[in-house]
Amino acid sequence: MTGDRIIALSGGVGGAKLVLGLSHVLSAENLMVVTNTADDFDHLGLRICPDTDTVIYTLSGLSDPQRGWGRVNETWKFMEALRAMGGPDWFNLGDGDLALHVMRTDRLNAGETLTDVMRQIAADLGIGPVVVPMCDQPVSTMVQTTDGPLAFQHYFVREQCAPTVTGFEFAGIDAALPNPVLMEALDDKPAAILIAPSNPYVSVDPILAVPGLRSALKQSKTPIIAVSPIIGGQAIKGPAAKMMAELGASVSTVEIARFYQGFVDGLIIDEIDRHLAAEVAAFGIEVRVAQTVMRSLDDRIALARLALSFADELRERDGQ
Ligand code: FO1
Repeated sequence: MTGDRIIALSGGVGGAKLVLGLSHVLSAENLMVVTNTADDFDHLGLRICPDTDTVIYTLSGLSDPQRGWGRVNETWKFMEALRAMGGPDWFNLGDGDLALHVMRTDRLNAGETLTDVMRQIAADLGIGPVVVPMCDQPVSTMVQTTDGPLAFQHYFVREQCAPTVTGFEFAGIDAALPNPVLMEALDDKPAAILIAPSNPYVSVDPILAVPGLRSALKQSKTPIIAVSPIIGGQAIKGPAAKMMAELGASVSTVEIARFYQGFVDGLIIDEIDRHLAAEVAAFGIEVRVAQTVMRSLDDRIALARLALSFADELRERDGQ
């Protein structure tokens, strides 16, 4: 029996946009967001969880729309004081954001799991949908570059994505266990599994690399639909296009189809890529063409609605 729950896999800024749209369309108990934790790292003794925090801040209305990360109306007294003492100022921690990192780190040090800590923080911030990390064990994306390996935040923030990428490694992934809360939700046969327009290599792949998670998603026999993060040969934000080019892939939504071939049932591509629909379909993937650039809240809601109706069509097609 198919339930009504939607499970969204999200990482980065693009992912949180679709998640916000979904949160306006679905009742809270029917949305579960699974976040990438391979961007997480320890900084100044604090556990920083960017992709989870971006979803938490977006759903609570606290996120800064310009930056896409951290809090709106933020103050930076901590950074000023840190800089004045010669502390590492390559990674900006706003004063309000700092409170979240301090509280999370304190609770993790007390032995709570990331899942439990984030459940409590989400509740404290009045968030209805369930936001779960992909796993509770530490996983760290190492970006292999022509200058040697870099921890993700060093690549992304300190080096501003400049080094040439040659590959990725998810350190700790072999010891990672798929989040039990997610696995339980899969037992209840969700209505759809949506992959947000996040970077396939460093936001989505770490989630799918958690041992047993990809197969559990597939075995749920639930339509799996991705939104292409590449539009007209570009990424809206972040290094996805640069990474694709450096890895020798053509920067096209067709490459996204190739990346997800055999896993996704459907791919939503932007109108600007309408002429590529047949090439995408050739991978055995159903295609829908829509506006996938999300500038406004209405854009986010419209894309969420389209993804949900796409899933309904696939379920009907498969008699589910
Ligand atoms: N991204 C930056 O480009 N510069 C920063 O100083 C920065 C600080 C930061 C602090 C907390 C947090 O949750 C995210 C932060 N990000 C920053 C974004 C972070 O690098 C994320 O990994 C990206 O959003 C990609 O997932």
